[in-house]
Amino acid sequence: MGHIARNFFQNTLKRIKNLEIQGAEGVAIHSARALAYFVRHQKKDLSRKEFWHRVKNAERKLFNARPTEPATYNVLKFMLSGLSRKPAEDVVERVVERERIVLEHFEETTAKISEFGARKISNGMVVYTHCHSSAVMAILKKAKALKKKFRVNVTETRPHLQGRISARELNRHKIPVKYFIDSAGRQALKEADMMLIGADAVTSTGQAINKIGSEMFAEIAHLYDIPLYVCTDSWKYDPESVFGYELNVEKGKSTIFWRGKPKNVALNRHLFEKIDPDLISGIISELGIYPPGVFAEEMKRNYDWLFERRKK
Ligand code: RUB
Repeated sequence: MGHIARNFFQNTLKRIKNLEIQGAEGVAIHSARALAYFVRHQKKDLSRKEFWHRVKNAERKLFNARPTEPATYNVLKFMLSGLSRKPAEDVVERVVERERIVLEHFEETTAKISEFGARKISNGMVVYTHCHSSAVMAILKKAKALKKKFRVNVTETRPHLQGRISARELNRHKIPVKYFIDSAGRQALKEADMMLIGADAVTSTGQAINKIGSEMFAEIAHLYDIPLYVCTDSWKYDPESVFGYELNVEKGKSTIFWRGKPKNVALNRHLFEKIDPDLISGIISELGIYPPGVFAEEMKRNYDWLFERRKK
């Protein structure tokens, strides 16, 4: 593999690991591009065994960069499945074709999600969000493009402060935004008419997994009768969640939480948490707006088919 290709692949890995590339969809899209690039730049004279050894290794590295992202898992699986018996040049052609399909998929679904979501926003509303989700941002920008007048309350999202990414992005798009530290989350919600968050995963029981704080704020929203919509591409559906997603929820390095912490002080390092379906009014995906149980049923029914159909 050439120097530039290796750099692009390694750079993408590094940028995913250090959160320069963040958000489930962003990680999935960049993983697809990095894998296609890697496959395209393999030496032509490799044996099939060596070729697949390298490709599988690249796939594993990408997946392990953020091992709790089902969208990335689904995308990587989609890009390589059914190809292991094919000669390398066919594999390259198919993977490049599938990369295009993946990119188009996310472009089309983002457009649909933003259209469905923007319908929920009306003039004078205050929308609350936590962290930074490209799906939520797309909805808010679409509502702005439709000339709706609303404000967004956003919480900072310690320890990585993705709330600031959201606040800056909204500000750039001239959407009024108010920033709250996490411990002022109840105040942010009390002023709000609706809560919109993204998801890293939706499980087969209709639970959503998202950034730490999401469940706490969902519970507060529930207390005040504020509807919560989880905004997500259907490729974040995680059919294996029932077999242990809980055990695998991402944890951060201790220094992100407290540099210089006394050794004997224990530390909770959770970065994500689940949101129970009974706290969620609806899941906004490219399929429409469904209650979580219905969304999970739809996905269960369509999951294999969804991937088979796109593989053709
Ligand atoms: C981002 C986060 C987002 C989801 C959905 O966390 O929790 O809400 O990933 O994002 P991190 P999107 O910054 O740790 O990746 O809608 O962009 O897929």
